[in-house]
Amino acid sequence: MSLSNVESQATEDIERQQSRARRVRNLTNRFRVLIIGRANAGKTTILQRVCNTTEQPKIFSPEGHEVMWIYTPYSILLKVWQRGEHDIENEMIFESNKAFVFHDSRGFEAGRTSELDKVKEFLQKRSTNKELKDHLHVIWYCIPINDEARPFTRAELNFFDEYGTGRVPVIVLFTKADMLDAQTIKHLVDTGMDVEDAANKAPEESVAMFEKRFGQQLYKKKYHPKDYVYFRDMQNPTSDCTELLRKTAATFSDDTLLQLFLTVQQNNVALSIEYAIIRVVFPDWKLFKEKREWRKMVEKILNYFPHMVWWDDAADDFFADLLADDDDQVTRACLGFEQRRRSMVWVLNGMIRNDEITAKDVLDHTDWSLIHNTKSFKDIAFLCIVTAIIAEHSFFLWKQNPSKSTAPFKSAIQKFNLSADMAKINTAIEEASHMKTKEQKKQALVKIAMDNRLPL
Ligand SMILES: Nc1nc2c(ncn2[C@@H]2O[C@H](COP(=O)(O)OP(=O)(O)OP(=O)(O)O)[C@@H](O)[C@H]2O)c(=O)[nH]1
Ligand SMILES: [Mg+2]
Repeated sequence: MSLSNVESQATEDIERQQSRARRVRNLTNRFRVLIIGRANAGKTTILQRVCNTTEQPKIFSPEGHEVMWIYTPYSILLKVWQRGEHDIENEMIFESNKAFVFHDSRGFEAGRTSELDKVKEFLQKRSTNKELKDHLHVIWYCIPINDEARPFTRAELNFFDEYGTGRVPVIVLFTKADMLDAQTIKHLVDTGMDVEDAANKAPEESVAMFEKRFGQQLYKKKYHPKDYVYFRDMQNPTSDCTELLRKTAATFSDDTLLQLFLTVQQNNVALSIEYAIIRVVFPDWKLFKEKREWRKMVEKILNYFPHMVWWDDAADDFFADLLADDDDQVTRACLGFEQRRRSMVWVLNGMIRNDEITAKDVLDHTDWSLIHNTKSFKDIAFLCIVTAIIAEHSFFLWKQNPSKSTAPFKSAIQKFNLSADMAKINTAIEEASHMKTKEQKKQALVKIAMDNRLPL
């Protein structure tokens, strides 16, 4: 196959993935994570950072009933929910981001197989379940590394030796790395380092020493994790979990789940800029050069942002049919059971997503006259970079007052027109267009967008 054929094949694949991503987002806007880890491993703390909250999650049974707190006769607060929290079937949801659904498993201790059996059964059920909204999307496996003498239990090593998780990627979260610092400092001082230097060097050195001694034990396993992240000081509410979000996004080679994840996580919108540019400019620019459909390209970029919802005329018609009086029996019959069932899910999702803006409204009710030309690679890079910058800024404005209104876009476009340095952006795009490899071009375009983000 020639290079241009390979490229057009890749473009078609991405096109297919993007339209599947839109369909998936119409059926579910929930991203489901299984977090596994021993007691006290730091699981809940990490989920709090991911959802940008200090609150405890609410726990719901599979039937959707909230698992409540109760008081014992001795007035000791019995945290019934805490038991509920570790029942893998229950859903943990934080008020601050209800689109993330977490399942919590206590991890695998030596000599106890029940947790592992439950995880296996859970994975089996979730992967064969036909309902898209029930699928599991990623596993975050927490391993606290403060107990350096015994970082992995035998049961944990067995898990990575013997149990594949099918298509669900596993990312290992090494937690509590800060607790290794004291002994690392001692070690460095013993080798002759000054105490202050040792304290500065400790964070990096703790991880390096752990990696050297233990990391390989895991990465060589038959079912090794897709990636891993080290965490420290996560009990501090301002601690950052960007790397986990970044690595989770990177495990999805397919746009379907990638878009779902990017639109659910709201903690790092820079990731939406990055993927929108990489996944839209490069596979599509030739297609758009020919068709000059800049509106479509803008819509594609917008779909990577959390405050956007996909909605087109066909969807409008379909929805109108659904709500129409019963007299149009033919249409109703044509809808068929499957479609009706799906549309019910759609209506339910609508309850959560009724504050989001449609790409169609953004294009119809805002002024995009800053886009003149979409002929060359540079024009298209400009279009995508500008759209991504405006979309990101509009997200922050929308977050202050979520609604379907396109006002945040109007303000973001105005702000861009007033304050962006167009000449600087164009010069940088010109330079990027001369870069040798596609990878270099990708990185350069993402950097242009990042460097020109609008301040709040
Ligand atoms: N030093 C340190 N402590 C942490 C870190 N992350 C969490 N902790 C603390 O570890 C304790 C346990 O954290 P949790 O997040 O409740 O752990 P968990 O895995 O959810 O625990 P269970 O729900 O009981 O299984 C809490 O006191 C946290 O403040 C970290 O990165 N460093
Ligand atoms: Mg917990």
